Amino acid sequence: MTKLKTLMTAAVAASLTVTAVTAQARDFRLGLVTPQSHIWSQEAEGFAETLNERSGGEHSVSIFPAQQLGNEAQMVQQLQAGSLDMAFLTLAEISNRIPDFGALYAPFLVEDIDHAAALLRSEVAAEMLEAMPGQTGLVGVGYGMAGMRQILSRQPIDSADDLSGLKVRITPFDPIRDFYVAAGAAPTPLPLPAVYDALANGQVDAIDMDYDSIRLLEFYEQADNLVISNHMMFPMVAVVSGRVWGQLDNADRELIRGAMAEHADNIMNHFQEHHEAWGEELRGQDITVTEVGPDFFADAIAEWEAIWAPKATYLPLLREAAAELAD
Ligand code: 3HB
Repeated sequence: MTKLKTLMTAAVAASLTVTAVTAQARDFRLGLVTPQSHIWSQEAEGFAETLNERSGGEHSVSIFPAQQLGNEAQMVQQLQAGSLDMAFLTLAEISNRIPDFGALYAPFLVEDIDHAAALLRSEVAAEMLEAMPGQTGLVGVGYGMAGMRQILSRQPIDSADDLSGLKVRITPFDPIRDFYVAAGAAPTPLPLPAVYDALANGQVDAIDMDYDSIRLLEFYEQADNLVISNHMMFPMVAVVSGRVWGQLDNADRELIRGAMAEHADNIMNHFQEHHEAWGEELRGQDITVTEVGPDFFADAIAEWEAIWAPKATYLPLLREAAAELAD
């Protein structure tokens, strides 16, 4: 063996030893779109602590809130490539890729926040996650949520006619776009971090949003008419990159799955616990509040159904589960 070859062999051997020693300990990166103060980000921090503790200090997780690593479409690509390890995502990007997930956004699928949480904790919802690795390269370990959707607008909305031509900010995904198009509005897709400025500078007339973010991000400062409609639930999914998952041993997978699912579920509890109080808090602001039900949206719900029923095959199963849970 030449001297160079000997040196190289030694170097390779040394690097293998280092890899072997450090193969187990990892610093994972978890991305999300919500600001630091949002409960998703808080529970992501909580998950990082739990994983660190339960792995005896071996694993750590760095949290990247507020779209620091890119929007959800970009994060999904990074997760697919394995350059991002984990994320807490809205189901928006997932439903753009797996239309079955659009079923979770059926207008008025659930009656209230507790019903939404029960459905997301159901076997049918869990079964839907099984399609994710094969169809997206992401492993879905559990659901959270961001409550129910409401409409906050600059001008009063008294009837469905007032939605006509209205530029309504939506989270960028197809099921919600189709709902607002059916309602006669002009949906404008914008990620959460862009919403405040878009409302302030008049780029949009109204926003589709949940109670928590309306109060936390003070959107009511820029638009003081709130339509409480609870027209859709807004699931969150905790995911791990399939590529990264493939590098983990079973013990680590179970550790991560357990801790992540627990903290995602904490988010659900948090929304259930606070939903009513947040409604009261918003009613207490100097804003005009209108409460509406499905009738308000007239034919938009049937139109949505006509588009999504053929695409989202889980819709009947979810409705069945929702009916059972409502009893
Ligand atoms: C959104 O409106 O796009 C959104 C809201 C949340 C969390 C994530 C996204 O409360």
